[in-house]
Amino acid sequence: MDRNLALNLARVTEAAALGAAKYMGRGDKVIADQAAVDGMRKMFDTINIDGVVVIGEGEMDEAPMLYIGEKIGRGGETDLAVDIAVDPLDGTTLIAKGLPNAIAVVAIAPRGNLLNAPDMYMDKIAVGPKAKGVVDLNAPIQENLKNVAKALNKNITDLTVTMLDRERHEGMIAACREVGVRIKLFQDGDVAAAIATCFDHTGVDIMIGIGGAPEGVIAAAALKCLGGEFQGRLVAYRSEEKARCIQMGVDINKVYGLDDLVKGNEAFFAATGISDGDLLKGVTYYGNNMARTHSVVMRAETGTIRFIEAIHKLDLKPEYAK
Ligand code: VTB
Ligand code: MG
Ligand code: MG
Repeated sequence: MDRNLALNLARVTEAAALGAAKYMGRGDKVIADQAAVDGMRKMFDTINIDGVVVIGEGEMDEAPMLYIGEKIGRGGETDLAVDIAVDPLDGTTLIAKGLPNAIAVVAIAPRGNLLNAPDMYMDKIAVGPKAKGVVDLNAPIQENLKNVAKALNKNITDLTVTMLDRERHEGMIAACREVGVRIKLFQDGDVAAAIATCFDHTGVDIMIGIGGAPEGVIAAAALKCLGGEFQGRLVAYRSEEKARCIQMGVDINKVYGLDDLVKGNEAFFAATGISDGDLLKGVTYYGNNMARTHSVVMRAETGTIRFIEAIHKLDLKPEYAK
């Protein structure tokens, strides 16, 4: 895939972030999400790809834009056939309340290479490169924690595990406390949390817990680029969800590894901060109608990670991109 696609993907997440950031703290997650979707969708139209959304805002009848199966890009004969996974605003509640860690994300890979994950829950485990190969979603949590501590040459009490603050995690939290690890709970946004495990300065060593399956595929694309490890298993709480898995051809019992979630080594990932986060600063506004964004773009093939700080002159931008 053309390596310059990376910069275009940053444009796409920047547009989503600039759209949503205006609504920080307004208490309205729907309007913020809509603005992110609009910005992202329109910026996609400027890119020469033959894309299809495999992870999106929902089924065609429930999402007018970026729905699953939607064709994106110019779609010319010479254009690259790709799968697209998006979450224009991961952390809608975060932005509505002005809380940290809301991001806009996109992942792409050659056609057929991203898992078509149903919109349901996924049990996940993510670690950075130094702990690659020592975790197993089928193993007891405490065993994984001990193995990660060992791989990082840390005392178990110095290990930091992060997970969504949800009642369904009570058992996991108790297991973590029993072995004495430090726990960092977060409200929303487990894509950003999974990525944080790959950067030392975040202080986060491992992410565990049950979050959205679509977010799992997107996080896997990032962790593939970063050399980390990600495993996920779908969780069906309702019988319809089991039926949906069968219909979509995904295995409810299988632990999906990085290569199952994102096939091959040609994936790209991009994210832009909307509110301030561990990895990316959020959108900031200056005088004279200017804004600044912080993004990261990654390419699996070469493992290049680029941080892009951009200054946007909002007066000069098309309406959708500001
Ligand atoms: C996570 C997280 C999202 O949903 O996937 C989570 O990354 C799923 O769990 O940001 P809940 O249904 O308990 O929220 C979000 O928090 C929101 O999409
Ligand atoms: Mg979303
Ligand atoms: Mg989300």
